[in-house]
Amino acid sequence: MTESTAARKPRRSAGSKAAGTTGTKAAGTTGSKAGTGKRTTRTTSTTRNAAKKGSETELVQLLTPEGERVEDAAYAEYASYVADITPDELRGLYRDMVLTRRFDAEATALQRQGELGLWASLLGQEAAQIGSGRATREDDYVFPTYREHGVAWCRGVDPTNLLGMFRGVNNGGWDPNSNNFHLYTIVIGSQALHATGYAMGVAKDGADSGVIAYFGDGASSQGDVSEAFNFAAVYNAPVVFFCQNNQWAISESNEKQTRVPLYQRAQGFGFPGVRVDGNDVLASLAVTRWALDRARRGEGPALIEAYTYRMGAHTTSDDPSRYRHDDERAAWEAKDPILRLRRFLESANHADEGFFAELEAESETLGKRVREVVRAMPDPDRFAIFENVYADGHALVDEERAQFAAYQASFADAEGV
Ligand SMILES: Cc1ncc(C[n+]2csc(CCOP(=O)(O)OP(=O)(O)O)c2C)c(N)n1
Ligand SMILES: [Mg+2]
Repeated sequence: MTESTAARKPRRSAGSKAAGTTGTKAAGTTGSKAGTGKRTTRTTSTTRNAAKKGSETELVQLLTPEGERVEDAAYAEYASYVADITPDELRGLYRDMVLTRRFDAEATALQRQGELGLWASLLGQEAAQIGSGRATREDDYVFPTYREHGVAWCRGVDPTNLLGMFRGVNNGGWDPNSNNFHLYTIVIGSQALHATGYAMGVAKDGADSGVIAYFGDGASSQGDVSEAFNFAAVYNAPVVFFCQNNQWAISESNEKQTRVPLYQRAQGFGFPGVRVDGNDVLASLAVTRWALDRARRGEGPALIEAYTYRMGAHTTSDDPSRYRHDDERAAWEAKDPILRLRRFLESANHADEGFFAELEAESETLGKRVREVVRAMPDPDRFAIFENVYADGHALVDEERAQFAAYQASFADAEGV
């Protein structure tokens, strides 16, 4: 697949609002500019439907790898969603990405030291996650996979809470309703259906919240994802499907998942799809704001394919050197999401030495806190696994608990010998 930043003309929306379905706001009325709390008025007449182009592949980019702003009329509608972004907000995005990367590196190290059972690194995907995460509004609801540490950060979930499950001391670690951030989902693609059902409920309630489902390129091959696309389209659900195409599903490359660029799948379901440079935080923010905004206006789902790269292993149990070459990683390193924003901040004089030094110190403090909290996590009660299986208990669970108790007791006998 080629990456292209060639100019494209905005096209009209596919008009995916199904007649008589949701009763939510009509197209072209007031939408919300997520993440800033501001309200803004937009019309849908120029809403772009990248999927219409058939086999042509296009990529929305607002910041080049060299850190230069892309001034392209073809992306004007998306760019309008970040037109009034302030230097302070740009530094905020940079800070989010740096701290997320630092947290991720610490978690990888903790796994290597035997403090975590497993870790799924987000290295390289910071811009896709921070851009889209910062596009969400407090009342929006997020359905993540197991890799959305940057989105969790944006939702205000304390990063240390993400680690309990990876240490094996709990089954989640946070209350999903506290931050409208669902528990990590490991069953690939299933959360696309959960998000769609939730979004259908939001529409039935007459609320103007948006819902966003994260999943990977590999998940796009799951039936659940196609079913979710179809339900969302038919019921005009206010859900954004955010696919991070990090090029790999463990050891399976993109070629094993799809014959067409993933964003173009949306066309067959009747809603717009856009491929965005997932290493460009500004473009990821803009496109996600656009998609959530139209969902809130009652214009239904959209698919965003964030074109990015998994710089590390699939998880700490994986060894990518067995199935991909180092030069591939090197090519993506040149498109690093953090470096390109730094270049932009520096060339635009939006950040000085003091800012970067302070952030480095803050990163170290975060790493230290993460280490301390993880090491202090108490082991769970060994019988806790039998709790919360059924609300009112179950004969089979009771039997298994008794068997386990007998097994545990057998060690006590051995110790006594
Ligand atoms: C239903 C299901 N099938 C298989 C697996 C095993 N599995 C775990 S991660 C993964 C690959 C997912 O790839 P992708 O969707 O691209 O996400 P990424 O890990 O790259 O972020 C697979 C097949 C699973 N967890 N769930
Ligand atoms: Mg993948």
